Amino acid sequence: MDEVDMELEKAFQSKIDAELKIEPKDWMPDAYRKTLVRQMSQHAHSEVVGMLPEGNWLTRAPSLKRKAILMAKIQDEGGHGLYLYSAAETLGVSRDEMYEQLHSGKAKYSSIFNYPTLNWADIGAIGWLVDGAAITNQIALCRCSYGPYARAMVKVCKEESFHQRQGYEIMMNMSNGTKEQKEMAQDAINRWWWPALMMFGPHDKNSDHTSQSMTWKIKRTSNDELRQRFVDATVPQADYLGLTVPDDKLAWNEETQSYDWGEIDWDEFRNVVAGNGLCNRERLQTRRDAHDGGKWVRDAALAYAEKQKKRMADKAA
Ligand code: FAQ
Repeated sequence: MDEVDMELEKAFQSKIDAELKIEPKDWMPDAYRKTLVRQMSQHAHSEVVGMLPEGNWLTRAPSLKRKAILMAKIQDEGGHGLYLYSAAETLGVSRDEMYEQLHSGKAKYSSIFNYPTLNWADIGAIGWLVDGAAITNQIALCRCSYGPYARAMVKVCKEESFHQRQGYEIMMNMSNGTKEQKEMAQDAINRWWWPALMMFGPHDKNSDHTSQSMTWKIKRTSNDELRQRFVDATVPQADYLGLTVPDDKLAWNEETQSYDWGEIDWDEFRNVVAGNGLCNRERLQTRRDAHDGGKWVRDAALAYAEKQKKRMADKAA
């Protein structure tokens, strides 16, 4: 690194230390830009792929009201993807490049969306646990040092908070319903609890990016701290529902004033992230088909824009 770059980097870090936001046209180290593009595009892909497990229940929602709520939630997730792709574009990466990385399997998206939705209570569990975990992480991201990401997160968190409540309300109805409904709710927490904890990523000691991302204030809180925060907030909610968290090591610790709990199956986590989870292939194929199926719309929009441009040029001539 030459002297000029060193000076620029020093000024950049001072700005971050002073809690000032970094904006798209500001100087930033290449590695900061790269980390943000990686995280923000993975986040955008997660929102978009995240529509698929819930989409599975749109045609089978138990009432018109539930169908309308689910439809609105899924549309919100699509919207979050769009804010995030737009925010990532401010860093000089094009949407086409990001889509290509997703469709070719090069880019990651959250492991959680590679699990199937087998019963209606899964829709409750996704809202309660998956959106709950997402908010825990994203509240911290509202203070991210990169302005466009932080601002996008503020709106996203408001919507995720509504999603979390609608999920909890489904769980409430089911756990206070018939014996079969309660069993469905328990079955859903049994299958979604551990994958929800995996959403926070590897243990801090195994996390490649946490330390640098925290120095740059992209991340404000480490993976393990966020995961613990989620467990502490969620276990009392499960108790209130009368559901059992599927962890025989779970116990309140008076000393730390938080829960002790068991160990994540990291082999399962690695396997899902490597593309070999229950639904990885199906999810990617669905995304590719949706992209290919939408080609005629993109072509028509581009042709129309071209035509308008020509009309304006002819008029000006
Ligand atoms: N799945 O060094 P770290 C939602 C990867 S949105 C897959 O700890 P980092 C809304 C990680 O990318 C949910 N991959 O990495 C919704 C990295 O790989 P790389 C998504 C994972 O970035 C609800 C490697 O492991 N939220 O749910 C996972 O510092 C309902 C090393 O890990 C976000 O994306 C995983 N679980 O921390 C939608 C939030 N964990 O790139 C529909 C933004 C880790 O080196 C329905 N992202 N990896 O090849 C983040 O906060 C961070 O990126 C972390 C990971 C915390 C996910």
